[in-house]
Amino acid sequence: MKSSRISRRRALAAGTAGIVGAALPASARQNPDTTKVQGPPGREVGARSPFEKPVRTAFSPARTATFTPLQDLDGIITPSDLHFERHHGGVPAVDPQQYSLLIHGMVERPTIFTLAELKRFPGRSMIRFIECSGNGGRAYRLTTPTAELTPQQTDGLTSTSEWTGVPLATLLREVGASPKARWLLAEGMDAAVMTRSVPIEMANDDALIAYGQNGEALRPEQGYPVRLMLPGVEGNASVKWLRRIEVADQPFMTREETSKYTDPLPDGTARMFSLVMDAKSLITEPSYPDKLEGHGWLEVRGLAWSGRGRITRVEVSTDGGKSWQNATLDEPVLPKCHTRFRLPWQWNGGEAVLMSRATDETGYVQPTTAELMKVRGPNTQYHFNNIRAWQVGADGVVRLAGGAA
Ligand SMILES: Nc1nc2c(c(=O)[nH]1)N[C@H]1C(S)=C(S)[C@@H](COP(=O)(O)O)O[C@H]1N2
Ligand SMILES: [Mo]
Repeated sequence: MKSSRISRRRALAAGTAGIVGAALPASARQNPDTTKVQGPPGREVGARSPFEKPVRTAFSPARTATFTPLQDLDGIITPSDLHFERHHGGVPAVDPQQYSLLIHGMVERPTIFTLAELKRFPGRSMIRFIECSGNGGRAYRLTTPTAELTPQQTDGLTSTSEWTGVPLATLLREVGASPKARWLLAEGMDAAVMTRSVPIEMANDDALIAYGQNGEALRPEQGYPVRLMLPGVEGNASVKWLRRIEVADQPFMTREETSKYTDPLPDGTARMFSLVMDAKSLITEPSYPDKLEGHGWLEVRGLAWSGRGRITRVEVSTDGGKSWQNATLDEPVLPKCHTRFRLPWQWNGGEAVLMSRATDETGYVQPTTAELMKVRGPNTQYHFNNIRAWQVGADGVVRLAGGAA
């Protein structure tokens, strides 16, 4: 069986300096016989192989958002130092000794919890994605037939971590939240003082007051020492550097849920509190800037996820949506979590259009661009889960395809 090779032109597209080889130590370039010289001993904190250089890219010098290099990753866990970031007021330096969380409002016992007190409650770990609801806007609005955009550039505002913390439901019981409570406010201690209203059902379901990420303390960029983690919900509501929760019987109508994070519709009305992330999928390999070389077999790989539960099916098309085949889903397939899919494909050297379509356990099927555009209109700012397409040229070059679906 002849195998197709995918050449990696990724370092160039990611905008990193120079050619990958030039950054390697001289010893590596000379390819020494590693069995003849003993290598260095173990280190207190490890680092990536100098041959591997994945980076978070940003679109603006202010780096208020950085994107996960989805095309460089395998499996479903995002390495913590590559988890996407979105900051409205920078990354505050919070001393864990000084940290506290106030829970008040419609509660019997308003309480201030220190970090140590939060950690004394029975804990829970869960592997869940976060996605910024602004993710994918560039692919949705693409007007040209193709574009030289990577998965990272179009959809890198989603990542998956194992989050550890105390269920918010436990804390609400502890403070004696009123049975009349319907909403709560989550407030951050960054310069943006991010505030969002959260429905009480979500708070009592699987919401986590998280202090752990992938086996260690949260990264500063992810909200150290404590963030709210709302599985399946638009990233904005997972308030980082969480300092206050206020329990109430109505939403607080903050700036972030009135002026921002609402979806104007073609009929002149707007969706509000469109919190749940709909099912979505994305082929990460092959993708721009790959170039297929030699005909034969390769594996089409990608990620699928849904804010409503588990992914039950991912179909892949290699002919622009005319026919579809079921991809294999890697275990574990977890609710509200990135799910890895794979499909072997024989490239015959001709033009092809690769697409993926996710279905979740509620039966929801990822829409085409045209279908989504019809219900949301061209000016919507959030929730871009339309089907992505990659055009493979006869020369093997892979580019993002616009409007194909
Ligand atoms: N306090 C605070 N929380 C915040 C933000 C912020 O700017 N400040 N950004 C929000 C947005 S818009 C998103 S998408 C997620 C991103 O989480 P991450 O940076 O850990 O990936 O955090 C949310 N929580
Ligand atoms: Mo976001």
